Amino acid sequence: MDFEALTKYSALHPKPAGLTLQYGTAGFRSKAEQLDHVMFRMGLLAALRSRATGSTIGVMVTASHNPEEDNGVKLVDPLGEMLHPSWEEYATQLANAEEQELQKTLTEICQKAAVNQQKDASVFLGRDTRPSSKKLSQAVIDGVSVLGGQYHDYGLVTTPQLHYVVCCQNTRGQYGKPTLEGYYQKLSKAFMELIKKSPGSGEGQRHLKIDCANGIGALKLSEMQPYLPKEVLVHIYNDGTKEKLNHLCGADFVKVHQKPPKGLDMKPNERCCSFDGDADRIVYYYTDTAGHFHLIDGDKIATLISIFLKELLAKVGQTLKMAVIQTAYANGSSTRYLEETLQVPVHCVKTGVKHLHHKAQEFDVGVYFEANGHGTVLFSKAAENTIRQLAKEEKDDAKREAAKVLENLIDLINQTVGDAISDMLVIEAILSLKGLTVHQWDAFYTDFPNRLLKVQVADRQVIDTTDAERRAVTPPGLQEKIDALVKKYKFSRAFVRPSGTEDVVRIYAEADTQENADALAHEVSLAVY
Ligand code: NG1
Ligand code: ZN
Repeated sequence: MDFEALTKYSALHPKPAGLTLQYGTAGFRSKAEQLDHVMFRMGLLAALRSRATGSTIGVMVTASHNPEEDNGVKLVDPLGEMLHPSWEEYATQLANAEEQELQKTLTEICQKAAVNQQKDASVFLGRDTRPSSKKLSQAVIDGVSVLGGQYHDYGLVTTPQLHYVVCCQNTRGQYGKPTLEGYYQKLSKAFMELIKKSPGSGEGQRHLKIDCANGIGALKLSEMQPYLPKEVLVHIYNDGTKEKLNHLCGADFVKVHQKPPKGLDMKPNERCCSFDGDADRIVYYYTDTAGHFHLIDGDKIATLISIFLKELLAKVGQTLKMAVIQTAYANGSSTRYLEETLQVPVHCVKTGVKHLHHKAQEFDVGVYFEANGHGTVLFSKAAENTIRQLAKEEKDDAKREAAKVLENLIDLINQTVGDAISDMLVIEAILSLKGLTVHQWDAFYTDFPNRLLKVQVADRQVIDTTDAERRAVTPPGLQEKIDALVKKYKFSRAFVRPSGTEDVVRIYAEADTQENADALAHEVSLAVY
């Protein structure tokens, strides 16, 4: 390591003394002006991680659904997954090392992680549309370069596109070409193959209104449009040319406020959806003829996909194990529908995509979605091989056709991470193939009334949880209080947990009526203080 160059470059990206940040569930997130040194150091870390794994590592500069003034950064591991937990710790140590400790911290990480300094380092970079992102990604480049690493800057991309190209690169093209063109071609080809078989095919156009949160999704969807078939008309709203990123719009706004985004005019029963600021989340919604707003969140998306997959798996007649992975925030009604009506096993894990992804890997087909619309489907290698073989060689026509549909789904789904563009195409294909309206989809089950609140406390870390974050073990007495409150209401449940992305404690409650869910959430919030 060239310590002289390191010291020189680090001085150009000085750490504000005393500032500490943590690599949380979504990497580092903060006000953009606090992040220059973090970006430089994540460039350093990405180069080390690349040397440690012998693979290309991704660095994405984004703060997703946070306000435009914020920014953030996360590292992408070789197969497009989230950064390994042991390296999250190194990331935190490196970001918080004071200037004079930087060399020592880097040396320690190299020792602990057995980094071979002689190896090549390769880093792929991407960024969202925030005004601060370009400069911050330049700081990442400085970090990679000072350690002698090579980089490829993809510039403006969605988070899932960066995960995709990293995975393609490290699997030597097996997953696809590591270019945006390769991504558009792979997805659009699979989508076209799928909708060819839909009953309504050739009967005019399908319309979908998309709120792009004034973010990167608008740019990338427009780029993809020429690749999509003429039958599908996507109408882009909130494209970022007039309003601020995530301001009163986007998937997070729609989910949290349970109301339509600004800037999208909805007619009754029209299918609409929202992406978040970096296009890795999606929620659908519509207003009925009485003017009521209906949200179709990640739980209902997982249900639609599970129904479709279950039917296909039954048709191909293989004993492939499928499961749905949720978090404690999944609406109880969705869990009940999946387990009891659909008879699909459901597993609940801790909040954060890495936990869902990890659990989903245990099955032949693992469907995972957070209620907020982040999710995807994972197929095991063995399941994928079986399906591809059946699609090619199976003699029974019905079985072979079902296998072909599954094969196209595998290609349409971005298995590296939740992807709004890919998920949207999957959903549109399923609705079209099954001839379902948005209203029929919504009617699968009715959400239990629920309320999500957040409160600020002196130290949120005093709350420690267990049982996939559904029960608090500390501070003493808190869980007993929550249990007593829950008992007061019918069909109720409630839990509290410290957020991994904001300095707040989140409270979630369900009950028989909206008034009761609100009251329960409020009472639990008082118990947290
Ligand atoms: P935290 O802040 O830990 O609750 C939030 C979301 C997660 C996940 C992460 C990463 C909720 C309740 N929590 O986590 O689901 O998406 O952000 O973006 O939506
Ligand atoms: Zn996001």
